[in-house]
Amino acid sequence: MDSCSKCSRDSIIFLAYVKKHLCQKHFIELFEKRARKTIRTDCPIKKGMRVAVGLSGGKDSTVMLNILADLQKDLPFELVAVTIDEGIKGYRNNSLEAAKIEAKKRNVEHHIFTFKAQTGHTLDEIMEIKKKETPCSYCGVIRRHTLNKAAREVNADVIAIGHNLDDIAQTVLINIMRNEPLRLVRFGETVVEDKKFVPRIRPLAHAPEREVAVYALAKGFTVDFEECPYAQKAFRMQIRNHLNDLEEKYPGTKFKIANSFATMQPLLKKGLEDTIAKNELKYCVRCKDPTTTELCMFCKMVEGIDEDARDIKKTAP
Ligand code: Q46
Ligand code: ZN
Ligand code: ZN
Repeated sequence: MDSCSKCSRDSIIFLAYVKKHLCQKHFIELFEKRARKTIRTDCPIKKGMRVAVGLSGGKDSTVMLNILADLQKDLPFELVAVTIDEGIKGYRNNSLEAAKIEAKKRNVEHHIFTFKAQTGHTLDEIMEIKKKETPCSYCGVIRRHTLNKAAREVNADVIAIGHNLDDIAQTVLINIMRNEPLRLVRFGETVVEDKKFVPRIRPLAHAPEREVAVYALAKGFTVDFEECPYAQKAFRMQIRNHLNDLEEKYPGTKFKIANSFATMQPLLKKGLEDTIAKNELKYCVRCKDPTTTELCMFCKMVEGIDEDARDIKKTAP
């Protein structure tokens, strides 16, 4: 076994992008130092704030919850965990249990919000109605709406999202491939100038997914490592696989994508000023959420699901 590049202990991980082997102690130190730096520079958590953690029970959000809970020793702020239950049989129940255990362990108030309560349907039921559609496109919109609503209901000042470096590099590529420059401009923005949007922070934005998993194991957190059964159908999964291949051949690729996006984003914003002004935020006529169209994506989706559900009922024998 290789030994740590900083001491004589056995290495538990090789970081190819810096060509370093690290033992458990030095890896944990590096991981926590980097997360704290991200929080200090990109995440505006101030004394007395109420921070909602989007806690799924998976590795990313569990690690984020623990990093933020540790930070409370140095900075007095409140933490509240919010779990969104999409209603995915055989998957969400296990992660929900893991989320409950970790929230309890850290003494963090925990609230659960369901797709069923928001839309009248679980995600499984929606996919029964919308058989030809991609689950993740429905899930993403409904989850975003529900999480924003949940954060307002628990009086949070900010929502902490467990996006890791891989998620960020994937999203950048997906938006480029789909020619969505406006999404790119808004992606990762911490503060949106609207009181109905609870600002979002991403404490793990500089942590590669693989390292989040190793950290969760090294710390012995209760985590559900199971993947969502719908994940394989997502376009994101193909991008994820390609990026992992590239990272293996050219270590540091994910960091480079995220860093060049950070450099390009302000330029893109400047270049698209007119388009951004034309797409100014207004309020959805139905749910009052901020949106650029009359009816927000969430309300449009729910309307479409309900219409199809009624048609199915009518034609049923
Ligand atoms: S939960 Fe939902 Fe993910 Fe499952 S349906 Fe897709 S978006 S993969 S993070
Ligand atoms: Zn070491
Ligand atoms: Zn709406």
